[in-house]
Amino acid sequence: MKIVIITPTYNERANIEKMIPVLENDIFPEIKNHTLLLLIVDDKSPDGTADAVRNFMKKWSNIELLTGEKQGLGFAYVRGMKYAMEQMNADAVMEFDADFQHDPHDIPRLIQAIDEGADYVIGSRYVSGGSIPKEWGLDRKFLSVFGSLFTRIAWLNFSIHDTTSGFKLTKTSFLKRVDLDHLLSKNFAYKMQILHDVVKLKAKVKEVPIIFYERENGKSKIHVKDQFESFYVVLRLAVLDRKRFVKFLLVGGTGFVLQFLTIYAFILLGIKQFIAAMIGGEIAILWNFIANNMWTFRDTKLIKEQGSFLKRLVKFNVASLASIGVQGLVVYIAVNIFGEKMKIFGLSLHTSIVILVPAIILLVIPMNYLIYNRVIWKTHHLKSNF
Ligand SMILES: Nc1nc2c(ncn2[C@@H]2O[C@H](COP(=O)(O)OP(=O)(O)OP(=O)(O)O)[C@@H](O)[C@H]2O)c(=O)[nH]1
Ligand SMILES: [Mg+2]
Repeated sequence: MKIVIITPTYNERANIEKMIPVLENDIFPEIKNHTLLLLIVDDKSPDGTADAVRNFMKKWSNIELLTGEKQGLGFAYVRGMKYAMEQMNADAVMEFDADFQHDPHDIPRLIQAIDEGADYVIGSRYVSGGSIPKEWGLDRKFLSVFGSLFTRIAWLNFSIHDTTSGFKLTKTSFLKRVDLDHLLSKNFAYKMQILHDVVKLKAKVKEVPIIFYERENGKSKIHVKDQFESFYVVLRLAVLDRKRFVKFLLVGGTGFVLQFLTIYAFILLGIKQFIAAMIGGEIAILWNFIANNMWTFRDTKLIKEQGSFLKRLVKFNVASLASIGVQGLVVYIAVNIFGEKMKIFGLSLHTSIVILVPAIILLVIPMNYLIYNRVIWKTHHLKSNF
């Protein structure tokens, strides 16, 4: 495989002068089954980092240099990734910082994970054997630990422990399918979005423990605003992922209001209550079906296996009966356990009213959502399920 190590630099002359000989003399010769290339992405560093790189290029032919205007860490990495894929024909790219916080001696272990079948390897500080610098202040430690935890909760993905690591190895067969031109951030938070997208593409992810060292030379380029931006990017991606669910809730909520208005209107017209309730129920079912069909699940229409409008409508009615059945069963069990009325916050309320609130939230909503996605509209046929 052709593996391109991408290293962005901004005023890293001292570090890069130490790093390139280590990579070329100690690390690359160790990796025999792959071709290793080094791509330095320098943003016109005033300290002459690029000149130092050019000197090394005379000695080692596997080094390339990309220069440009300084537009942020993410932008530099994206430029490097595109160049590595388009001009260097990379099969995999590694994100690797120049400041020795990433230990070059870890590179072979990340590559080994790819050899063992991974598509996306994370140098991870939060799996057994990995760590963050002891020297870091409490604030930076907290932000780093909390940042990863926040991401895992927001994305409901607990399989990845380190979501902000900058030490990665990615197969370009996956990276090519990420829309690098429209990332939400040009800075630090780019890495969360690539991680998010690659996971969504069902890449096989492997976390390899790394010790993340304190910076020895040069200055940190990370800002407080990067941290805020990272939280924004993580949350925005979480909402985009749950777009379908938010629409489903809105349709269900308006259906509920419609149901009650209909029942009330029919009662005012002198229709018997139980008939009004049944008409109201069916109106809500029709509303849910039509609105979900036209809006929430609109993107499933082109799929042939879905069946006709009428077939789906009938299925939808049957599924709605199932949910009514579940609600009836829950109320039946609750009344048997607690009696006709329950005391809540000092008030005596009908058991059915009390029990239906958690039952709808915890049982009916997830169940309906699952049935809609799996049985009625079959979203698993779609390439991406946003
Ligand atoms: N080309 C380019 N490189 C950058 C830019 N910002 C940061 N870098 C480089 O990217 C790497 C990571 O940046 P750092 O400032 O070390 O960020 P960090 O490792 O998250 O933070 P520290 O722990 O404080 O070092 C370093 O090699 C930097 O020189 C940029 O805007 N352009
Ligand atoms: Mg650093």
